[in-house]
Amino acid sequence: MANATPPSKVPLALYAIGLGSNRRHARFGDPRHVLMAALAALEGEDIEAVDASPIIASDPIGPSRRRYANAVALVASPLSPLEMLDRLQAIEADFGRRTGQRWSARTLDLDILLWSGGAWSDAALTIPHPAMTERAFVLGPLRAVAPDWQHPLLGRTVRQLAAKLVRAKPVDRGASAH
Ligand code: A4P
Ligand code: MG
Repeated sequence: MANATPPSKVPLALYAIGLGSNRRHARFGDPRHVLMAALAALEGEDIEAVDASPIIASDPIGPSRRRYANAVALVASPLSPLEMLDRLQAIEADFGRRTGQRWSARTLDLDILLWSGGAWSDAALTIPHPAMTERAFVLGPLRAVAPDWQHPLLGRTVRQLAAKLVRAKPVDRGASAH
């Protein structure tokens, strides 16, 4: 066809995804191996892996007493934020996440931390993740993959937010690199 226009491409968005686990998985093993399997599971037809942080071990925040493995993945995708949330929840379910127990020990927790579209807020989803600026186990791995990403509401880079958190808590027992 002479005048046919090529199908318009959906622009890719960049997402920073926080990964956490503090329970063994029957097949994958300890939380560190759960996260390695989850990083692989994140990649798919419409999610492209861009980068992944080292996996750290961190002391639990909240009632659970088991230590966590945490990491951050950068992915590129044409999915909208709500579609991405759906996808992450499907992956959590595949890993045997039990729902209904907030902050309980979990096999896999996947949070959307940042989105290249900026801020999002509705009943199901808040981006940036509201707790990310207070959590060394998020900001440490996030700084490893996206130090210059600016928080759309605070106007500070991840590097600046991480430095501020360390200054605020000189004795930071929340995260230690492994
Ligand atoms: N939701 C809203 N915004 C988001 C977002 N940006 N990303 C909604 C993902 N989900 C988002 O989440 C509950 C609902 O939040 C979802 O249905 C979604 O619609 P959930 O994952 O089912 O529940 P949760 O994780 O138990 O609660 P929450 O508030 O997400 O807990 P957090 O903040 O994820 O904290 N300590 C260490 N060291 N490392 C950890 O990884 N994680 C937690 C859980 C506690 N302590 C930890 C760690
Ligand atoms: Mg969560």
